[in-house]
Amino acid sequence: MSDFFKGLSKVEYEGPDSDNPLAFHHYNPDEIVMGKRMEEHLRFAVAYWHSFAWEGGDPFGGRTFERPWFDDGMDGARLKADVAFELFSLLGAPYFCFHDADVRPESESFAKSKKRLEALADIFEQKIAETGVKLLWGTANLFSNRRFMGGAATNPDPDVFAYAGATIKANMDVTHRLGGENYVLWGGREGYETLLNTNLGQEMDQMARMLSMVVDYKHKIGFSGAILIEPKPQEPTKHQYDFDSETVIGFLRHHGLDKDFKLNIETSHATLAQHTMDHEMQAAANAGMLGSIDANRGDYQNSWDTDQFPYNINETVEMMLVLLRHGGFQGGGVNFDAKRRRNSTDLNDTFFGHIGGMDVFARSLLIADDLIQKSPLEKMRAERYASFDNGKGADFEQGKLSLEQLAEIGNALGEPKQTSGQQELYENIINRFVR
Ligand code: XUL
Ligand code: CO
Repeated sequence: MSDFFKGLSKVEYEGPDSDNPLAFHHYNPDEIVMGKRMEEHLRFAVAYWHSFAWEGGDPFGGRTFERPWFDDGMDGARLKADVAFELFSLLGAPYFCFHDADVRPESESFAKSKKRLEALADIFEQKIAETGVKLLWGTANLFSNRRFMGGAATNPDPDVFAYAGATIKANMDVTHRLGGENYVLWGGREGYETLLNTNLGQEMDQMARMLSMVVDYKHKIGFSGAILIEPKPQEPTKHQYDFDSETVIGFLRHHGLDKDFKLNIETSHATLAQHTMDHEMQAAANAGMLGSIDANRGDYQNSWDTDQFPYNINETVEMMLVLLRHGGFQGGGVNFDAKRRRNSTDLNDTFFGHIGGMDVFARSLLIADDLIQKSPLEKMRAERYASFDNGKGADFEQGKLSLEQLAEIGNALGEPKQTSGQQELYENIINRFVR
């Protein structure tokens, strides 16, 4: 194990009253919530990309972070892996996740790049065995290299489609070998800028074709994890095909692929789609496709993907309410595909980001549990719909009424009585428990 974070010891739970900024105040892995350890509820994963590969650039300026592995080829990649596992262990994160491009430098040919990926997988295999840290998901970066500028699976050039397929296969193989629990597909360049040069129908068909190949291959190699699609409405392309949860669900159902996929839903992407994250999660849960979450929040005032560490307690409480109501993760987890700000240049900043993110989720889990067990919230919501449980309401719900029969009832009723939605009361209950 490397000693990059000199002087830092393992981050421990010290409780809400501790003033140690390098301790957990709410995340107590062994605490039992609804019969399960907190660690097993939240299944935190550190993302390689933003924590180790991102250099701090933005459209107006380049690298701000100094890391000894930058620009250092495969030696750098090996050092980066050492340091990454040091951080996972110091944080006590049970999982990590990565794109191929995060872990190995690209080489001059596909075959050489793949060899490099496999060499890193050898290292990971050993480190997983040594530390017990597991792989939540693996994925391919099909968006950074210029070959993918016109799309990967949706590229008008079949050679690029094939290159994308080869890249996905290599990453599925490595994910499978490492015992990865899921495989993620974020269609970074699967979208378009203008219909003037784009055959939308053709591109959507190509995407469906690639997804069904992925499913066939998953079954062929016996990968038992979920394949996760990550919706995002725009950025990098103007019109991303996987716009939001409902769009992805509809697309998958249309192509008969809904049984083989779940969703990896990201808070920042929900914001970009002008939804809330709990809406996106609920839509997926309703379809039986609530897979995993990318925890990073967006910015509510601007319209690009800021990938910030989660911080807004009310937002995460609403997320945890949806998660607990649906029985928790079935194989997914919470990954921090989040970057500290580019002027957060101290080594400790990476810790502060993760500690804060893990704490806000842990606190939200406890609050959501209390809201479900001890507040009137669930009962109030159920009562709002209670008249569908019997009489004509139940007949309607069970499909026993035709439109004519419904009209007869409606005609006889006159003006329905007004019933308050009580939003303010619901909000007050949430805030009474957010403490
Ligand atoms: C991009 C993004 C990705 C996906 C995996 O916005 O969120 O990191 O999570 O490719
Ligand atoms: Co993401």
